[in-house]
Amino acid sequence: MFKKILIANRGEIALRVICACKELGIRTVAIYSEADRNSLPVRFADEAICIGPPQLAHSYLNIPGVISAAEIANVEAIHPGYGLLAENANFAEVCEMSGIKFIGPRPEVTRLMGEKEKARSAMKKAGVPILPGSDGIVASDGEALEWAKQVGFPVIVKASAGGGGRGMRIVRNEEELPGLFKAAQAEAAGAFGNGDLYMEKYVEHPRHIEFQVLADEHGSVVSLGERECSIQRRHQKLLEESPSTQVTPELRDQIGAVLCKSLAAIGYWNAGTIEFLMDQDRKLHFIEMNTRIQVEHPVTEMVTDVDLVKSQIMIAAGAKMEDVLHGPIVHRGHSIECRINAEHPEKFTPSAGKITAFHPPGGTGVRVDTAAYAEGVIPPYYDSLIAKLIVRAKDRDEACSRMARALEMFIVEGVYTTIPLHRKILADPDFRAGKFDTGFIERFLAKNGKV
Ligand code: MV4
Repeated sequence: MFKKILIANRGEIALRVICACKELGIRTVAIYSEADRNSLPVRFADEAICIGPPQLAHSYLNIPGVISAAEIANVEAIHPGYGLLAENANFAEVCEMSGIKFIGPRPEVTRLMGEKEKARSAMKKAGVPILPGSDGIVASDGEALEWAKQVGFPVIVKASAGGGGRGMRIVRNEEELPGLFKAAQAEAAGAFGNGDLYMEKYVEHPRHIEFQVLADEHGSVVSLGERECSIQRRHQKLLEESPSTQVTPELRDQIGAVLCKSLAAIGYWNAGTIEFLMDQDRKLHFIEMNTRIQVEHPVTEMVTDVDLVKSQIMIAAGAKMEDVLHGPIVHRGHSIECRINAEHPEKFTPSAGKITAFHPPGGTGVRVDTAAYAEGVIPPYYDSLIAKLIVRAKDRDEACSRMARALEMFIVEGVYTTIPLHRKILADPDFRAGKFDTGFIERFLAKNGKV
C-alpha cells in the first residue's frame, strides 16, 4: 500500500479522500490556493503545500505546480478527486513520466472516453447498447442529412469533445438541420478547439441513469448497480438516488454483466461511471463514460456498503478485487443525496461570502459530506457545491421522509443555498411517487415559481 498520497483537489472531495487515507493508514498531502488557506482539508491533511493564487489556472489546474508539490512532498500517488485534473489524460501522462501513480485509469483510456464519439464506438464494439446514430464523425451538413434520414427525426448532434450538455443541438426536421449543424460545429470549435460532431436518435423525456463500476488492474470488473440522476437543472445534477425505481433486478444484472465484460475488454481500471438514457420503453442506451469518482458516489456507498474511494486507492496500489471487496455486492435499502450549492435562488448564480451559522443535521441514516463550517468563507473562484446531504433508509418512502426532516434541520446562514429548493422538491407529489424524467425541474419551476 502507498505510504503517502497527494490530493489534487479542494473542498468536500479533498476531505472525503483524506477520510479514506486515514482509514487506510496513508499519510496525506493537501495542496491549496491562497483562497483555501483556512480550509478543512489543509487542517486535516498531514502536510499542506500552498501552490499559488486563487485562480484555478494558477493553482489547482497548474500541472507543473501540482507535480512540483508532489515531488517536494515525496508522495507515491496523486488522487485527483472529480473535476479539475481528474479526466485530463495529459496530467495522468505527466504523473506517469514523473514516477507518480495517478489514481485513475491509463491515460489512453481516459483519452478514449473523453472523445465521446470514440467512446460510443468502443462501447458499441464491446457489446454495450447504444442509440441508432452516425457511424463516426459527421463531416458536413450534407452527410448529417443522410444519417438523419436513416435514423429518423428527431436527432441530436453532439460535440465529440463535449459532454455534459455543451455543443448539442436537437434537430426536429430537415429544414432546420443545416443551420443547427453549423451552429453546433462553431460552438464546439470555439469551446473545445475541436468542431467534430456525431449524431444520435433523440430520446424524448429520458431518464438519466448511470451505473457504477469498480475495475482492478488484473482484468476483474464488478458492477455496483445504478444511480438515478434525472433531477438536473441546466445539466447540473441537484439530487441523486439509488436504486432507480425504473430498474428491475433483472435489468440491473443484465447491464451489469455487459459492462463487466466490455470494460475488461477495453482494459479499464479504477472506479468508473457509465451514463445511460432510459427511454419510455425502459430501455437503456449508453451515452458517455466518466473515468473518475463522481460527486454522487455516496448513494452507491450507502446501499452497497462499499467505500469507493478506498477501493480506488487500493486498486491503484495493485490490489486484486477479491481483496478490495468484502464479498459479493449486495444492495440494501435506498439512498438519496441532495447537493447543497451556495447560489442565489432566483438567479442561480454563485453566492460567495462568509458562512455565519452552520448546523448540519445528524441522526440515524444521515451523512453530510462537506468542508464548510461556521465562520468559514466560500471563495468566489470555485464550484458552488458546499455540502452533500445523504440519507439511507429501508426503502424509498422512508428515505424521502428522512431527507425531508434532515433538510428541515440543516441551517446555513450568510450565503444563499439550494436547501429551500430541495425542501420543495421533497414535498412534490410527483417526486414522491417517483414520477419524473430529465424535464422534471423545468416543469417544477414553472409550476412553483422560482422557489
Ligand atoms: C441526449 C438526450 C436525448 N437523446 N441524447 C445532455 C447531457 C449529455 N450528457 C447528454 N444529454 C442528453 N443527451 C440523446 N440521444 C438528452 C440529453 C439531455 C439530458 C440528459 C441527461 C440529463 C439531463 C438532460 C437534459 C437535457 C438533455
